[in-house]
Amino acid sequence: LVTAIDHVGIAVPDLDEAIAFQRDTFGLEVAHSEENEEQGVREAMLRAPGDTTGATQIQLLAPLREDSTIAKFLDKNGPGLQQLAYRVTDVEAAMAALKAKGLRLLYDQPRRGTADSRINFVHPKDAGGVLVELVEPAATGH
Ligand code: V0V
Repeated sequence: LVTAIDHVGIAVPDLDEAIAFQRDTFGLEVAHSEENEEQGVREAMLRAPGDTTGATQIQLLAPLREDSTIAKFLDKNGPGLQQLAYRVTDVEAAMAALKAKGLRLLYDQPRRGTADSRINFVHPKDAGGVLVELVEPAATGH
């Protein structure tokens, strides 16, 4: 089902501060950043310098609004790991396979994720306490 670990997401109160921390402390660089209005996030994807292998990225997620999922997460837990994202080639097929196993998906239809990927989430209570995201990258041609 899963072809790669796409990214690990960290909830942060301030995106620019978090980018600077990751750069100055660990040497990670920004590969991509955007705002996702529907998800209520400002986000940045980080990677090791020069990495072109498509290795797992770190996603920094800052809230765009007070009522967003990231704002709620920060209020409840403070900054920290928020999600684990698995890459799949066909998000609808992955959703069907997981539903058949009795797992709850958060959305009936995939939504728009980073860089026009198509995404959905498994409820953390059905995945060992981890918010699991399914990501079908845009390049796969849907
Ligand atoms: C909540 N819980 C979590 C969790 N969030 N457990 C692990 N990881 C998390 N991130 C637990 C929480 O501790 C509660 O357990 C229970 O689930 C219900 O939590 P809640 O505080 O009432 O929260 P809800 O139900 O309001 O929201 C939780 C869900 C929400 C997962 C439904 O965060 C959501 O819709 N997430 C999906 C969207 C998202 O995360 N968007 C931002 C990233 P107890 O206390 O009852 O035991 S956007 C993104 O990733 C993009 C664009 C991308 O990658 O492309």
